[in-house]
Amino acid sequence: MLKEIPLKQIQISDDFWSFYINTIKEKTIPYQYSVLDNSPYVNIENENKKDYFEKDKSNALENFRVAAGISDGGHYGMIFQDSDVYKWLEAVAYSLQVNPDRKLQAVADEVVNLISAAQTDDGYINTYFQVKEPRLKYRMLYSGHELYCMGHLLEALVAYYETTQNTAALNIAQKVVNHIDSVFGYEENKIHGSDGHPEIELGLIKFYELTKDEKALKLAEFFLDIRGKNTEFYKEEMARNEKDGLPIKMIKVPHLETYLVAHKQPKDMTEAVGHAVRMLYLAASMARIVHHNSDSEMYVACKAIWDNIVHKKMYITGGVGSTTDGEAFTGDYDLPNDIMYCETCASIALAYFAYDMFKIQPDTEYIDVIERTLYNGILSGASLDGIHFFYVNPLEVHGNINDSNPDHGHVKRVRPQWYSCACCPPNFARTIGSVQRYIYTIDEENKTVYLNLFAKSRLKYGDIDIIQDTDFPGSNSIHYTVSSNSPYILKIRIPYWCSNVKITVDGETFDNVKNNCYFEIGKEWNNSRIAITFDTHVMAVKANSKVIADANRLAVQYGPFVYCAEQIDNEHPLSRYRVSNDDIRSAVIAVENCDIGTVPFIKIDTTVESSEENSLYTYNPQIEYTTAKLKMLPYYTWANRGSDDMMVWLHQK
Ligand code: FUB
Ligand code: ZN
Repeated sequence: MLKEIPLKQIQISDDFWSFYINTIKEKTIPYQYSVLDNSPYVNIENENKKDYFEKDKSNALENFRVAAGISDGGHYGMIFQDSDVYKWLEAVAYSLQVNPDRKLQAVADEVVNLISAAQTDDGYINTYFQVKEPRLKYRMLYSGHELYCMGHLLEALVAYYETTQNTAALNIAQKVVNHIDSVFGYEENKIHGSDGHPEIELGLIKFYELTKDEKALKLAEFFLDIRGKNTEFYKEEMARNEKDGLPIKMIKVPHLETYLVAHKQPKDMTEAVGHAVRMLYLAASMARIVHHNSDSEMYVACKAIWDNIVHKKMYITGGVGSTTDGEAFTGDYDLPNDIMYCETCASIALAYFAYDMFKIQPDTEYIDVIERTLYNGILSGASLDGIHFFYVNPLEVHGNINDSNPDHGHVKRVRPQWYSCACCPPNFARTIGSVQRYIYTIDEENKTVYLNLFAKSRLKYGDIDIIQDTDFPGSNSIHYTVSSNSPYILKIRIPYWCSNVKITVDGETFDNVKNNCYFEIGKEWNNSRIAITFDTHVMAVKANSKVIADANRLAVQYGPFVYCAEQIDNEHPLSRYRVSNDDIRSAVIAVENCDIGTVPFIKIDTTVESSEENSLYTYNPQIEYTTAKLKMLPYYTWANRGSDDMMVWLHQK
């Protein structure tokens, strides 16, 4: 079975990811803590422009103080506000693992103590229900998020314990697991339901992996089995609350079970439906549990969901979720570029799902998707300053439309400082802050190391030592120096986007190495040298013709980076450029200094369509094309220079 290598065994020293890891440590983590602790200097955005969201402050830490009886006052914020703190704590755990910092650890220890103080003796913890609605505890699994929050808590505590050996963290987690076990299960006196928002499953599996407490694994299996068994479960809960005169508190969505991804049992699922983050946290836990129970039915379902997403429902950026209505998946090939959702959390969850699929069956297709999400749809979730965040990641914005059409209300053109529903910012921090985990994966049984991503780094694990020396993405040459006491197989991923690959292993040269697969070398490694060189070209990308939104359009990709055009760099309105395959393929890369640092721009010699500026419609037009230059930048860097129009899919000549 393939295994994730502990982060501290992978030292990253490249310019690209180190920039993010340092920014997260130096700026994002302290900033997010200050927001969670009600920094008065932060503007909180009402995503979706819905008035009923609270937006004056986060109050997330204060909610714990109130629940612990340390502060007076009520609960403030979303029903799942606690999870913002938990994701932040997880981000801290990863940061401390690679960059120990006593001051930061002391702050995080205090947060652990606060959580412990808020946890009740029976192990329950959720500040919303403790402070505001005790009557509704576990009576509204449809939207209560109690187990969702506890799932994030378990993930955070497992990570924090692994990094710091903080026993208080482990105790809280054990109490949570014991508590859930006393309330949920097949027994008659227990609740036969799962949380409307999957997440607890992942937390339980990770707790099991750390402690080998079988109870946690059984509970995860229970939640994955009970989901969708009774498709009326959530409606029955609501009816019971109504009958008992309790508030119902449900977001109004047309197909509740589908939105909650509880329309059938996970093992019977064949496609991605419903709320995208729910779907993908569920899928990630389905794949992860297969590692432990080898459930073949579950694996078949995972594969079907995977194929459906990757071949029919995923944006070129690795974004998912085509509609704001329920933040959800829609039908196959429905990939609108401007009203989509593409929530940062959904791309993150897709990367998690992909990695667990990879660990079951190590094919490059999974790393391709991880890479696609990381370099594009997830990175775009934060500004380069590390303190502004996108929730929704569009592939096209036009200012006048965005500002005037309420259907685009959820699409922001600049990253806000925070959100009333702030799930994405700390999710970004924990995911990109632990990006090293994707670079190498180990299969100890078969003595194989997978080298998945190019990044200057060093892996030291057991008796294997791999130094990867490269300036990638700034260069196309990679050198590995490998030593181990026993023979190992190395599998080096040769991505689909490179060509003319040459590999030399201790002086022996392999020309024309195939791309889009792993290059495998098994031998004794004694300070051995591997050198790889390859070519990358600017690529034009065409979508399947069933993607109506991309008909007669081309996108531009260079290496793993999807590019976009921003108005600020271009003379004519973006919608008037007409590019051809050849224009794109003969484009040049130019590294330039600009307000956002050193950015590799792509410059395309192309054409613009003549315009009839004054008339709305022109009859029998005489369309003329003139030559023009189009400048594009990596998608993840867009909206770092103010608010502007942006397009990923360009109109074709
Ligand atoms: O419901 C909790 C989180 O809030 C979801 O995962 C996000 O999509 C956002 O709705
Ligand atoms: Zn989110």
